[in-house]
Parts: sequence; structure tokens; C-alpha cells
Amino acid sequence: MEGAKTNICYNVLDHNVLTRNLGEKVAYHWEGNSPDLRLTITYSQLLKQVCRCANALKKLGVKKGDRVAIYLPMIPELVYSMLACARIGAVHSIVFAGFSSESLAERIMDAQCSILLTADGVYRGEKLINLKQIADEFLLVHSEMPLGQGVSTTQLPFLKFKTLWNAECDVWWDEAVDNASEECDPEWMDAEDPLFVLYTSGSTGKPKGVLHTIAGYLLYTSLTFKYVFDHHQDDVYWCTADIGWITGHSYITYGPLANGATSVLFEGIPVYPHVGRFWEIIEKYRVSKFYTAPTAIRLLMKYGIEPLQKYDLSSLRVLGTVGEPINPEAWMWYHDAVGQGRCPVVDTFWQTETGGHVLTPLPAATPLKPGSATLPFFGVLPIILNEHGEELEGEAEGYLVFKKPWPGIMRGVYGNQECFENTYFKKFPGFYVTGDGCRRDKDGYYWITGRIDDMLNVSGHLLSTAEVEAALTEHSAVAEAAVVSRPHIVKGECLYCFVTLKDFREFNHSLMDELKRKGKREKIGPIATPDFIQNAPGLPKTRSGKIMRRVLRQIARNEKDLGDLSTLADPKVVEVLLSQRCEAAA
Ligand code: 6R9
Repeated sequence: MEGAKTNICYNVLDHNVLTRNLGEKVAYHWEGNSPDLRLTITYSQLLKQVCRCANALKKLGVKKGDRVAIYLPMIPELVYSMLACARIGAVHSIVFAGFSSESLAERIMDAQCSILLTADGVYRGEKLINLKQIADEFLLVHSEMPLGQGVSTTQLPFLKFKTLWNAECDVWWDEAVDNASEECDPEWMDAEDPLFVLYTSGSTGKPKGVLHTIAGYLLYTSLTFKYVFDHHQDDVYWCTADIGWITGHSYITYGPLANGATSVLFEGIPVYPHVGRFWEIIEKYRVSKFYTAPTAIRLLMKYGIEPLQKYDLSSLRVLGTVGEPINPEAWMWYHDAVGQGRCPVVDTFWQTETGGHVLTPLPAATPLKPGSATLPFFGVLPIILNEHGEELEGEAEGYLVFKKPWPGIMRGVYGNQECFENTYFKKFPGFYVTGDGCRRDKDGYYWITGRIDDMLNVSGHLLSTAEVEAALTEHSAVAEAAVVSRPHIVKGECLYCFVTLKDFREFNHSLMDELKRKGKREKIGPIATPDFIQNAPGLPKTRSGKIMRRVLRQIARNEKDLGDLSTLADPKVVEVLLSQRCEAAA
């Protein structure tokens, strides 16, 4: 669409209010961390708030093309700010509000942001996070920071914390926004102008600033949202991701708004104030389309079906998952217990880099197979290659690549064209390389087998993490499993398995024997016999919930250097695992 002019904010707001007559429709039901905090925002209210924020940004000196760092929790102001940037042609760079000051600093400097929007603080469950203080810590250390035009802080309507205040550069949100006009002409942008930079989740390596542009991204998120969730105007849709990740960008903000959808915007966590919080919210808003991650499903599965039974989930129509391969056990629980056997489960495979779903079922149209992301979305051409870059036909396993671009594909790594080319296009020239392994079955269905870097090579057989882990989680005592390789004199590599047990299950010798058998004959074959099995009360995960197998690999190998841990959610988990390493084979 190069050469065409557009504004994405105009498309997702003004167009809905002015031409589709959706001004009075609810855009978001905001549900706070604490269940008594809530807010309803209609499309016309959203448009006004965005315009005020856009005017405030302009007044603070933000211009077309400038990068704006946003470090906010899941509050409406996060949506207002990102759309305000889009309205005036600024490029948003959202940093998940759980990152440390160092990670925030790295991202602000890499994208050369001129302004930072943050909040005084946020409660996540019972834990208070002083965001402004974290942001200030980094400003003190990095006086060379490019932040020229000052830090604007949003003061949450419900919280007032003591925060350091530097009158030279800090501005309160309400002072900046409250008196701003509710009208702001959109800046007409080129279709290929940048929309945002977002750093990848970093489960394998150093985070990269993925750049997306306007028109293709709008088209792709809008279309995938419509078809993959079978969107209808009376739906209430809820995606539990944080907007700090691509899932939130594409499927909380842009995709749903482009379709004039009503969404739930949730600030809290799944287990606060009780483990039935998700189900309670589904009942409260009569949610019909629900989208979450395997890590959340496995967490909630640990508590059994009792918390579910207290709520009316009959409004649910479609269930979605994203983020990791979903093991068939968790898939079945999602389908049977949450969806009560009525709702198709759409297992959507995609990446920050792909902008939107690339492999996915369409509900009710695609026959499902638990654990498979099924088939490509319209216009997407998946190919499986072997080590030598040869295309494999029919039933096959190898590298997942795409042969043709689609509208939502990333356009670059911010400020680093070389990294963009090397990471995604160099290994197999002519293809976009996902970095994931994949198997195609006899029906042409695609099964993601995990990141290529995490593959296991035992006695010359290439095993995927997903298949061994799926075998272990079949055991009724196991909530979650992660498998990595460890060098072995005879086999080359052997399997080191970390297992998290369900509540009240005991880790003992007979369980170890049963797990060894699971991996072995029953499922995959003798080569998949676990050599080491370690009890893992928790697994190292990124802040978006992906298991960081590279850290586990270092633990299994007793390596002291654990690599870049900045994307790790809870460093304590690693200490526990290190202290309980298995020295002897099981
Ligand atoms: C959207 C998102 C991308 C990586 C991707 C893959 C894994 C995502 C998946 C899946 C199997 C699925 N992944 N969805 N694996 N089945 N349905 O998660 O983006 O944070 O960039 O992660 O996540 O390994 O390459 P991102």
C-alpha cells in the first residue's frame, strides 16, 4: 500500500464513531487489580481521551516521527497514550511495566525516545510496584539519556504515592491532559511510516526492537481478529495478555478496535484475590471470546475444576491460546472444563515479528487437533526446510519458514538493518525464518515443536522439547515440564527434565520411575527416556510467561554463567533450582 495515506487512530476510533455509529458502544470494560475498581469506556469517550492526550503530547513537544516510551500498567491511560501517539504520527515504544530500570533504560536508549509516560505505581495482586521510582533510578544513572522534553507521569485516579518530583522535567498527567482540547486532527501518514517499536520477549537471546508500519499492520490485525475469533457485534471479547507484549498491541488495542469490538481490559493477575478471578470476570461481563496463554491455563489447572464450578461460563463461544506450544493435556482441560466441550479452541501461532496470527484454526471451520496450530491464515505460505535448506514435502519435520510476506510482517529491527537481515533472512535466503521447529502431519496440519535453539539431539536423533514435555505432562501429578539437553559421553546429549507438580503431589522415586516410563516406550521411544528428573517448584519464565530453556540448560550443565537474565520474571526461581540440581542420573 506504499504511497497511500492513512491514520490508524482515525480508522479505529473516528471511523467507528462517525461512520459506523458506534459512539455509544462500549470499547472497554476496564477491570482493576482490585475487583471493586472498574470503568466503562465507550468509543466516543475513548476518542475524546485520546485527542486530549494527543494534544498534551504535542504541547510537550512531541512531533511526527518522535519515539515515545510508555511504561504503564494495564490502565486505560495505556490505550489512550498509544493511540495518541498514532494520531500525531509519533512512534510508540511500550515497555512492559514489570521490567527493571536497567531494561527500561536499554529500550529507551535503543529507540532514542524523547519522552517517557509512566505512572506513580501499580498494585499487581498485593504487590506494590513503584514505577516512577524505577524510572527515576534509571534517569539518575543515565544522565546522558536522550529524554529531552521531560517525563510525564500519569497519576492513577485511585492511587497516590509519594514519588520523587523534579519540577524541571516531570509533569503530572492530569495537569497535562485535563485542560487539553477534545479535538485533535489526525496526522495523515504514509502507509509504510513506522507505527511502533516493540522489543521481543527474549526467551532465546537479546531483545530486538521489532518495527511495524501502519497500513499493513492495521489490515492484518483487523482481519485476523475478525476471522480467528469469529467476531460478532454483540460479542464481549477478553484477551488476558498485557499490552506490553505484541498480543496486547494486536489483540487488545488495534485488532478489536478496528472491528468496533467490546473488550475487557484487565489490570490484575489470574490468582488475585482468589484463584477463580478469571472465571468470575467471564461471568460478570458475559465474555463470549476468551484469549489466554498456555502458562495461565496450566497454572489454573493446578487448582482443579472446583473454582470453575462456582461461575456461569455459558456465555463462552470461542477459546484462544497463544505464546507457547500447548500440551494436549492443557488443551483438553481448556476445551472440556473451561469451554464445557462447546467451544472451539483456536491455538494461534505467531510472533512479535509476524504482527498477527500466521498459523491458526478458524473456529467451527477448521477441524481441530489438540496441540496443533493447524493451518496457515489466508495468504500465509509456510514451508518446512531441512538443515540444508531443502524444502520438505508432505509429512515432515524441520525449520518453519515462510515463503511470501504478508501485510503484518515486521519491516525492520529499529536502527539495525544488519541485525534484521542476519536474524530472519540469512540462514535460508529467500525465506522468512521463524526460529521455530515444526512438524507437518499426513493431513497437512502444522505442529510447532519449540524453538530451534532448544532442540535436543540424543544419540543422533533430533527431539523437540514440545513432544517430550507433552509426554511428561500426561502424568496426572505433573502440572508443567521443561526439558533440556545435557552433554553425555555416549549419547552426545541426554535429557534433563524439570517438572512442576500439581498441588499436594509428592516428588518421590516411584513418581520418577513412572515419568521415565512416560517419556520412554509409551510415547516416543527409548531415546526419549529422561536421564535426570528434577523437582521444580517453579520454572524460569520471561515476563510474558515463556519458559526460558536456555537458563535451564545452563543449570543442567552446572554452568555458572546463566547469560542475559534481564527478561526473567522471578530470579528466585533460578536460585532454588540451582540449589537442588541433580548430580546423579535418575
Ligand atoms: C505472540 C507471541 C513468539 C514465539 C514463537 C513461538 C512461541 C507463540 C505459539 C508458540 C507454539 C503457539 N509461540 N505462539 N508456539 N504454539 N500457538 O507469543 O509473540 O512473544 O514474540 O513469541 O512464541 O516459539 O516463535 P512472541
